[in-house]
Amino acid sequence: MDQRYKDFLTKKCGEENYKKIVDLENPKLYYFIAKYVELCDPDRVFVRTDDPKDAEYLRKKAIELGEEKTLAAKGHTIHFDGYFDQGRDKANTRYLLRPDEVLGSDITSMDREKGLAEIHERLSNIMAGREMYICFFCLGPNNSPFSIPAVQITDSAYVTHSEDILYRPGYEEFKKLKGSDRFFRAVHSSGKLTNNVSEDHHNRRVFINILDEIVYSVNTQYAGNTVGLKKLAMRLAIKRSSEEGWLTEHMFIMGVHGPDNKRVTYFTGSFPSACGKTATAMLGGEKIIGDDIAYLRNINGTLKAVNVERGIFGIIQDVSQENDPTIFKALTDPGEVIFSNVLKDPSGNPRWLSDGRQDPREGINYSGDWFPGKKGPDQKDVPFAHKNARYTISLKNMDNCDPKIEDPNGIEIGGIIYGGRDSDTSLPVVESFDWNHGILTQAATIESETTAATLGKEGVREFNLMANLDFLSIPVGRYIQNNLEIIDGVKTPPRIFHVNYFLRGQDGKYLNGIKDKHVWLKWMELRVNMNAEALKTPIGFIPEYKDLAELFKKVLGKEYKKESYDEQFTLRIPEQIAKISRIREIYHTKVFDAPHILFKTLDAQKTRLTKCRKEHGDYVKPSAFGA
Ligand code: SPV
Ligand code: MN
Repeated sequence: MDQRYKDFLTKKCGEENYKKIVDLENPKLYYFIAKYVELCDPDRVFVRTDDPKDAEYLRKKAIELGEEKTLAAKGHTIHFDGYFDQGRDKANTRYLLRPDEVLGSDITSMDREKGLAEIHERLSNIMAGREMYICFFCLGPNNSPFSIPAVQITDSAYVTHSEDILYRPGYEEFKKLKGSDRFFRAVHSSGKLTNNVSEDHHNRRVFINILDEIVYSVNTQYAGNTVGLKKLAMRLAIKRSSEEGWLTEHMFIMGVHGPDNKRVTYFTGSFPSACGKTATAMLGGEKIIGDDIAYLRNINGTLKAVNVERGIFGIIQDVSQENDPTIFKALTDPGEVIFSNVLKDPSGNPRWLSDGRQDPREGINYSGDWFPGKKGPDQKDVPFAHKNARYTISLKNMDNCDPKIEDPNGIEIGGIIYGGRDSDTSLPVVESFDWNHGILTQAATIESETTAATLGKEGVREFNLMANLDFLSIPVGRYIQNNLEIIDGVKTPPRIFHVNYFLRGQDGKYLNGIKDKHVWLKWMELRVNMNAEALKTPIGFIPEYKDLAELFKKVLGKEYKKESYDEQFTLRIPEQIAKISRIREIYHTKVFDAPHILFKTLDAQKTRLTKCRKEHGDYVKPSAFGA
């Protein structure tokens, strides 16, 4: 090792932490660490290994630094992000590209050299007076062919505490690298803090250096912007998986029990943020494996998936005893939970929007002391908790976590579900004709109304293919092609479905109850196992009334009226055709490498819809398809 590096690293780290670094015998890692210790210039460096004592040190640090505060229940803490940093910052998140690299106009990027210069300038001396944490994690289960070791450098103990809950330990995984540089790197600083708020929040930057597999995040606090191993590393994994012939998806993984609980069929599901993804994955009585990110591989002719994470960073709004008893219990029992951007009430308990209890009248939240009618620094009304307030919890704290979560060989997928927030077009559940039809007409056409999970206006309909557009680090057409090709050589490709939990009737009211998703899941389970017939429509297969009526009774103990079925499953042809036109236009004008088969498949769907419209009119009840 270079003597100069050795001297200053030993000085910053102390003997013990320095030894933890050199024991990994990885020169690339060593120089990466040395570079950022020198640049950020912290007073001290702490290195986290897989020893639980190290995690404990960081947990305590988060409290000591005031990044987290304790709550009444044992193990519960609360963290606040700055008022203006309450969601993923799409505008300031950029890929750093060489002049010859092109991703397409829908993906925000900037010149690599300029971006690196800017971020290094911003990182310069940023940790003066503070401690740097260097932490090793593993994306995916330990000892697995799916997994990727990752190192996080940060000055936020909250970030590392969150990562401890969300990711498997990785120090031993780094030893297995035997000096190779096949690991992801993340560098984060919340910048100068005043009352634990990033002073420079208006200079937030999240830069993705895909070439060197490094992500940077500066002057940021919201975990979606800071936790390098989550959506930031996901962007790196999309690129790497594209090169290696596997997939990185914005997907949950869950097991659904078949009739009489005799079998379990595994599904993955892709939904944009805040569209019911986590709520689906943790439905009571079923088995959760993951709620956010999955790696998928063809292993010996079977499509398999692993959860990249081992915890959940979930939206807390609407979680109530009534609607989500499993997670509600996990969040109210003592145990390790970080609550973020909820309200701490005077008795020291966390309170969030629509938690099924009477709204609080006072407390502390992300705006400071809160009282009804409070206005924020932007003169907007401050709700008692933020809409994008979250909880971070280990999956093993959930009663219905499937032990297969740690299976290094992954879980065989029976079905894949795509969904979005769509008030007027898509039906509650539809099965595609086949793999290509599903990928091209259901996954590649997702549009969703924007939510509080990202900064900016809510309720705007946006194109979001595979619910993954925000994270694509490869051209959109290439990504679609990868999805089409992943089943090459797969003996039984998963079935593909599309769901919509947000369809509204003419009076503007939702047509479905919040729990109806459980019925759609059970129907999909029957379809994958060839236990239910279906009606063929121009857009795919829809359920027969009798099967749903039976499932509503069994699953929810509810009578399902034929009129409800007719209204929910009426094919809205003008809206369907308008959607095809919108999507076609996007692919035509914004995506330079859209595959020909995409246009062909969309056009064929439009032709079927037009023919159906001539025969049956604009709005077609399921009976027209043989019900
Ligand atoms: C999402 O918004 O999709 C999340 C949370 O899962 S974040 O970490 O912000 O991406
Ligand atoms: Mn997500």
